[in-house]
Amino acid sequence: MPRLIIVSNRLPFTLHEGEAELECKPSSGGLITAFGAYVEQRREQEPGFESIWVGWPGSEISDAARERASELLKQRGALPVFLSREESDDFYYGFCNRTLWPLFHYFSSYVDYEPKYWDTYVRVNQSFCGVVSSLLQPGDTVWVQDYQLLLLPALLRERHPGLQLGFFLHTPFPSYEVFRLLPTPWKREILRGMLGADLIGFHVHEYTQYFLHSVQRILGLEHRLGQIAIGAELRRADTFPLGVDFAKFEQLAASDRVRQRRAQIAEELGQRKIVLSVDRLDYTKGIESRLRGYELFLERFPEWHDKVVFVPLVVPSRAEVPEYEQLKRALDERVGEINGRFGTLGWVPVVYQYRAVDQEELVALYVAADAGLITPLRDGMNLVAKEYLASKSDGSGALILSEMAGASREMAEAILINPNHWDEIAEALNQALSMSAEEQRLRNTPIRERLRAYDSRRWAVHFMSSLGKVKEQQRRLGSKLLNRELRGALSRAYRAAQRPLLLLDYDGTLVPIAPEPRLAAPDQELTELLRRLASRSARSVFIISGRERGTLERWLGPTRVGLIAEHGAWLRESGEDWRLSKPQSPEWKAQIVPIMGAYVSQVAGSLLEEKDQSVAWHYRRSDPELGAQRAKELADELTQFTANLDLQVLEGKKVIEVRVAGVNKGAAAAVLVLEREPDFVLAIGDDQTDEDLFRSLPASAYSVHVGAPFTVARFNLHEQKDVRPLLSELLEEERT
Ligand code: ADQ
Repeated sequence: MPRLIIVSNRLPFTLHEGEAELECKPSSGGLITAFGAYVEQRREQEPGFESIWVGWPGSEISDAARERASELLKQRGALPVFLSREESDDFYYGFCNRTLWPLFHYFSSYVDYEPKYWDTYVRVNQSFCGVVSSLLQPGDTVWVQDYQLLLLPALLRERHPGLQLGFFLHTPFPSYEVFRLLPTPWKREILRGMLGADLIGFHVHEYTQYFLHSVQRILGLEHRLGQIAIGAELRRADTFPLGVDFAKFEQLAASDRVRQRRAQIAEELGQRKIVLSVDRLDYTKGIESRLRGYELFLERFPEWHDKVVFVPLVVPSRAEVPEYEQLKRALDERVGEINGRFGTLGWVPVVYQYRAVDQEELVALYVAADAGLITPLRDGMNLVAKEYLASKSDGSGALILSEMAGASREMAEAILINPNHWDEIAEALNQALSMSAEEQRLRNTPIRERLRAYDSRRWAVHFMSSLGKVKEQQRRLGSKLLNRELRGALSRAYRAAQRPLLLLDYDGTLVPIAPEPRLAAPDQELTELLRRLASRSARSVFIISGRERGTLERWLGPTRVGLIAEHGAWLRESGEDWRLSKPQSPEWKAQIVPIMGAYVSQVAGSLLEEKDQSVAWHYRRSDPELGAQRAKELADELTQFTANLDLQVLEGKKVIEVRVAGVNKGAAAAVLVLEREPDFVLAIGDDQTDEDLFRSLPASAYSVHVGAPFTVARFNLHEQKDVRPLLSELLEEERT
């Protein structure tokens, strides 16, 4: 039976423990309605489909009442994670809302870096993991929501490696410059935590890019079009802009009760033009600067006096956090000032509402409002802007929207403003209130079509199908992973072979990548391993490396393996002299070295390596982005420069190399295969240059790529550490 487990900080129900009984009230919000619609649809389409919601019930429940609370929630398809008062204080009001929330919304001066909050955040994420784990069954899909549970995906992954697991962030993901403000262990844990999910979703393309960027800079993991390889495992980050339940808003807007209420509202507000804003009380929502803008509008355009009413509808939120209390007071004051300054006996310019309203009232207000004034300073998405236009079935209404809201990316036809610029708000209000019905329709129709097509159901379907695709891709790649069975077959084939051939890359394959090439000398274990492999037949083992021959000979000569240096330019059979694979004149180097040398001075930490038959520019120790950027430029420059020369430009792992054309690991291996006609070939490598090698081998060869799953090799190993055991197994099998 397919089951979806949705995990979010808050459950769609809030429990209150009274003296005598437990009270269970449904809570509302964009997310809850989004899932409601999706879950309902799946239930209709897939008999037996079940969804379970895991989360915190919103208040402290005593030990004595927990069993009853669980029972109550179970009947509603929910499973609680109980938190003590102290835990919810330090977790929710602490790390979530005093550290992550301000940081992710670029309010860095509000951020509290209290270590106690972090510790509790870790602990509470672990508690969530425990509860989710207790109910997991094979085949379940888990979808974790939002910034309160950034560590949960990795915790779940550790316990349930094969789990189908998605994560969605509802806030912005900030740029690297802001994210890096977190202490390093925290930010690493957070990124690792998120990467536990197969698919990591964001509202807006930039947030996805910012996340990938931080992953690259902080964890050193590269991505390819949003695909991230962690060892041989694959993850994906992508963009899924959350929509609203469009049909529901249209239906409600058309209902008799809403129509009646709308007429009543118009009456109550004296048939004046209505400007509406709807938010939770939050400093990110820009309510204060919106009031400033409105004040300026009244100042600049006195012709609107007595003809317009601004209704800011504000839901109380997070009152325990000091910044929110201050904001509450500031709003009260500002509203008082505007009304005192401009109001008359018959006209109140700002009708401030500090409360939550039900859906019908909300939609009636949307329908009644001539202009929606949605001006967050930062907002992951902002559903209010979408709800406002979804409720306007006749295409009327003028939407003024902050360019800082994720929603602005899909609503370019609205009047987009910068919320820090009160002048713009004032001008936009005049423009909105003067806008003809025709222009309103022209602007709103395309937005409404988009909202209808990508509603909240579609959002969830899109995310789920992408999650399925990531899983499918992982399965395909997973079948390439050299498991115990495949390794057994490989060893047996090696043992049975008459003329085996082993082609082993060195750096990143036999030894870990070192910060500097000279630091990667073989250790005794490796020397011994190679010696033993060569003892079967010295002619059957080759180290095939990009390194220059002197180093290889010094380091590996004594093991008696064959050596191929400089990506195939030089070859040395065990006990013989070096020979060149292709005759070449070294004059070209004099032209190339100055070009590459210029990049050494431009990019701190980069260095030039001159080998016999090639020149390489390494940037492993440089700033990763500057390095990658300059590498592209260098490759481009060199490609143009060498167009008429018999040279080739190669891009490896943090290295650009120039050498004579037609010389590569593949060509060198092909010659060996031709000469020896091996009946068993094993090639192992981790680098881009090893792809040439894999490509050149006969189809029956065991080509094994180490790490990232993007490769032409037939098989994969997770990481460098897995290589030596694989080679040792060849020897063990041989002895038995
Ligand atoms: P929020 O910050 O809560 O959500 P938003 O997207 O605007 O912001 O959603 C608020 C929801 O609450 C809307 O559905 C709205 O109708 C409702 N609401 C607001 N005020 C109300 C009132 N006075 N009475 C009744 N209902 C009210 C976070 C992120 C957003 C992101 C959402 C969803 O901060 O950027 O869009 O999650 O991912």
